[in-house]
Amino acid sequence: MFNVEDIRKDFPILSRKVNGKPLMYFDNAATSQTPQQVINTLVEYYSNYNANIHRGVHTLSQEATDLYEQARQKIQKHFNAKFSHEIIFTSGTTHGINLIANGFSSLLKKEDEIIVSALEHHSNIVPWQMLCEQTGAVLKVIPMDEDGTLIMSVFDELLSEKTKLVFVNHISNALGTINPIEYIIENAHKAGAAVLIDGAQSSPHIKPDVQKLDVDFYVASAHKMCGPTGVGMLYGKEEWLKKLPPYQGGGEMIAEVTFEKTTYAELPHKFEAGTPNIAGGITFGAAIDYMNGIGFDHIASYENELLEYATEKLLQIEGLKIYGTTKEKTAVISFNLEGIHPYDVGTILDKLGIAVRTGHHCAQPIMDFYKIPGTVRASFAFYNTKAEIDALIEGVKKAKMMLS
Ligand code: 7TS
Repeated sequence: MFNVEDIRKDFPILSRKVNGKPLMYFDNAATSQTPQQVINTLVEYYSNYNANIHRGVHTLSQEATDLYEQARQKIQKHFNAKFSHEIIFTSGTTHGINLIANGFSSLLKKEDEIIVSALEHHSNIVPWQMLCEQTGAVLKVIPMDEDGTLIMSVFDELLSEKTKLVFVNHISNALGTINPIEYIIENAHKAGAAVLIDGAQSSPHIKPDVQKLDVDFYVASAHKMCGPTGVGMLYGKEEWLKKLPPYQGGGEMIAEVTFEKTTYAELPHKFEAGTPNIAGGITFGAAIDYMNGIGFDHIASYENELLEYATEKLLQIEGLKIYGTTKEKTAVISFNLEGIHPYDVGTILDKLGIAVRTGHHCAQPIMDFYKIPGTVRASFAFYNTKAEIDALIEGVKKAKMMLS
């Protein structure tokens, strides 16, 4: 049974006050909040198991190694990867994308083509631009429509035998649009290109099946999934991970080192140089357990209810415009009040204890498309309530009155 009031009790931060008002947290697309069960795992690790992993025969090191590898298996199971060594721990989505971009620098040649979408976060644009500068490859962009959807007919035209890679986010962080990744993966593969899906915004709402999707790479961040900051995952098909060169050199990623030549460790260690975020990885596993305990079906249907409720109420405010209006979207609402800067709206909401994000959301091309400096973004999670949304609506009305 999904009971939001019970769920809220798991999140200590939700009972704190901000500016003298109860916190209402609508910045979940930036980072999600952390339940006590997940916090406990972190405390338990440092209280009882703290040791370096994959080295040392002593008990603590072995226990910590077991916990870390169990977390990898939880992630493998959750995303339905075939092998646990196809899961690489990263510091987050950005790290995962850069790891792949770096790997492809030795595989691409001049005039090869890379396709991204107009809906990308900067972390899925800049590494590819850097890769193009390095290799002479060319970046192509799937354009977007006014409602925030990608224009698939142009994607079809962009695909050719020159296309080597396609990178798209599953869900846009700025608008909430759910992209047709099944179609993109299938058709990119027909053209002979590999596909990386940025799951930073989808992994908190949808349980993806990387084998069913037949995706080559998938990246996500723990901190958007009720987990800690500074840790994330990269899934890569075994054949690809074997083919790509390591990202960083250092301890634990080697088989043998001499000054003449070094051979690399097997997967996944080849991509995990140095001491990783051990506590973070183990706690990421706990976050996945927590979210599965709530159930992704419950999460998706409840958040959708919040989205519909908030959209309807916000649209009743005169002069309010929502960006990203497709039906295929998650619980993210980007909006502006006519003639009012989003930053000013955000500042007034903050005084009322309401946390939203304002600005370009690291997606400047989307803001350029709409010819706006930014938006106010309210992004919901399964622990938000309709009563909080009512308070948000009152806050936006108040901001409008004060700023018009
Ligand atoms: N890709 C997408 C689609 C994102 O939304 C984000 C972060 C990233 C990549 C980068 O993730 P990181 O964990 O490596 O930082 N998005 C946001 C946001 O919307 N507001 O703050 C961070």
